Amino acid sequence: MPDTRPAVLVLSDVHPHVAEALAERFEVVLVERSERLRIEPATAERIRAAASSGSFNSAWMDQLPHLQLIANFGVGYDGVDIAHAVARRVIVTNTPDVLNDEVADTTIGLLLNTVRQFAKAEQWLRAGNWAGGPYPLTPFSLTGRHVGIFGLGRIGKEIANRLQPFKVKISYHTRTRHPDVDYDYYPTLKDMASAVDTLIAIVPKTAATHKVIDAEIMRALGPQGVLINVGRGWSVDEDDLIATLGDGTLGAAGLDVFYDEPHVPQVLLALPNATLLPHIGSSTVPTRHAMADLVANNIIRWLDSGHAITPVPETPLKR
Ligand code: NAP
Ligand code: 8YV
Repeated sequence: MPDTRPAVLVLSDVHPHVAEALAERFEVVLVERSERLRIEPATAERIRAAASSGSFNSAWMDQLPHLQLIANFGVGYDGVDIAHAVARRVIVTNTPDVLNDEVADTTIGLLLNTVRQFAKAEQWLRAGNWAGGPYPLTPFSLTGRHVGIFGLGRIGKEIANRLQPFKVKISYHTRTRHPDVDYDYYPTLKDMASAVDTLIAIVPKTAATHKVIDAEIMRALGPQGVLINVGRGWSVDEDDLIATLGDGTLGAAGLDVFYDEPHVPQVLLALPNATLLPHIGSSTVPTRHAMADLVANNIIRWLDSGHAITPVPETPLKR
């Protein structure tokens, strides 16, 4: 007997819990990523919603004539062709809030690791060096730092909350002042970079954030300066970063995100003052499960009631 339930497309690289949670109620169509989705036109006709992680392009949307909603696995939805979704009146949802704590914890870990070199010190110990004398003193400390947070949204605020017990001074830059916090506000990134010695970036990938952390910002942070990026690699000029870390104009950097993931420039890998993580901000079993739940629940709620739980601001549409 043919399956008459609404069909949901699930890209095969999405967390497996999404397909499990949907399978009881809907026909799940699991498809590999490829230039064109390998999917029968008759099946494509039946698809009402899609779950995706990362990119979802206009050609795929156009292969699915009755697509109503794309549920993105991740709070950043820069991989979805949002203009095309708006034009097609397709709702896009993301996974805000459920990962705030995890990403903020990762950020603090990355910051401490960048200034105190814990990963390197452990490698040094494991390599049997300790008997030959103590590990060299680290040039930097977190004590007494002035931290500027670039992006004080859901995750940025959790980072600030976690920084308070470290007794560092906290400032922030966003496009608009946030009256609910009393950290010093800087209307420009340049002014904030000149005032602080540590910059934490947690902004989305948009036209306005492309390579905004460039040599000028790195020079403003200075030789004692530390840059931490947990937002998107898109926001940092990696050539400028390699140059300023290389000549000591910038003290150190800790990165969880890169311009062309998963490709990390060889020169960056070789720099001793760079601490590098493979985009693991939210990568724990419980947090990824919570993200998967929210992806599935957005689809279920939409197909049941015509309301999405967490639509992105560009598509606050209802059925
Ligand atoms: P959010 O709540 O929307 O916060 C974004 C913040 O960035 C807001 O404070 C916003 O303030 C500010 N902002 C946006 N554009 C700006 C600009 N041009 N100049 C200055 N400030 C700007 O988002 P979120 O949930 O905190 O997530 C932020 C980003 O983190 C995501 O989009 C994603 O790219 C990244 N992320 C990375 C990981 C990871 O694993 N490394 C995990 C989760 C998220 P105003 O609107 O007032 O300017
Ligand atoms: C995930 C992220 O690594 O939520 C985001 O925007 O960058 C991370 O939580 C990613 O989205 C899932 O692949």
